[in-house]
Amino acid sequence: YTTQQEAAPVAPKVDYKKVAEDVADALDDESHDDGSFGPTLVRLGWHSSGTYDKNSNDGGSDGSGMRFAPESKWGANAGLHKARAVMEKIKSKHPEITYSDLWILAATAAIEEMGGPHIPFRAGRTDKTENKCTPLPDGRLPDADGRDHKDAPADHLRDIFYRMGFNDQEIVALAGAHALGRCHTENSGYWGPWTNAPTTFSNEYFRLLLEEKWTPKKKHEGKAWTGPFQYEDPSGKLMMLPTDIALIQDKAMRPFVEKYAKDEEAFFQDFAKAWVKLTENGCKNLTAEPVW
Ligand code: DDH
Repeated sequence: YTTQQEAAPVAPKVDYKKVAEDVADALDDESHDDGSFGPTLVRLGWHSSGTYDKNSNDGGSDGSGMRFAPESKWGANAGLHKARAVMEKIKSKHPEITYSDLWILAATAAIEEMGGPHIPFRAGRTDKTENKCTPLPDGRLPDADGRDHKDAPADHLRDIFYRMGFNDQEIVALAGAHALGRCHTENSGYWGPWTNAPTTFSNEYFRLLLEEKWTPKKKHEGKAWTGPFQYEDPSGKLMMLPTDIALIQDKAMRPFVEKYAKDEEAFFQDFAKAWVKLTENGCKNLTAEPVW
């Protein structure tokens, strides 16, 4: 007769729930920006993923190549060493999680902690060693001035995001992450937050895009503005990048801004879907089911 072997319960190697909790506990820091590392961690997760190219099928969050030069030194990644330093603290508590999973889980957990949707997270990303990392070409992340399409920055967004397999609706949904955080002159040259509540994930970015009067920034703290071309609201406290304003100038994208400004629930749902796609692009061996 045959003995039926009971499947031995496999002890989970990584306690993803605990990792996410530790990330949530590490967000508050009065000395950083608006009091939270959340927005900067979200940007780390996005920039780690946004290198994906569906044609060459390289880039993306698998590998976390931004730990090394040249990716860590790209202009677009300026300032993200601060987010990576926060991640080191979590990694030392949970050495068994890969950096590439950690960065995405941290960004995903931060979104929820800041009031956004719970977005399911699947694990399985692997870390490349420095000499196994084929350096990606710079220029895969978007440029806020629209770069080669300065007259129609929306077309620059299409170049970048179609390459990752996204459509216009997904471009707009993802841009809603600019409800969070701010621009730093020392990182990007731009200045200011997009919204009045930069540590809260909401549809405020879309509402402000439509409701405020956005004009080219001329002054900063009483002096002439010498930074790159950007927009400001009448109070001078809020900002938009040329690629943000592109979303309301472009005929195909604007309807989605209008939709998300009216319907935060629709924004949360569409953002969640696009975020999963963004952060899983190019990943090969993810768990079948979410682990968080
Ligand atoms: Fe962004 N972003 N982003 N962004 N981004 C900046 C900051 C943050 C662009 C440019 C900038 C997305 C799309 C775009 C976040 C999330 C996301 C800054 C300022 C620039 C510049 C950096 C600095 O000075 O410190 C451009 C251009 C695009 C685009 O064309 C589509 C997307 C898709 C996301 C996302 O998360 C899905 C977040 C969060 C920040 C705030 C970071 C911080 O430290 O605060």
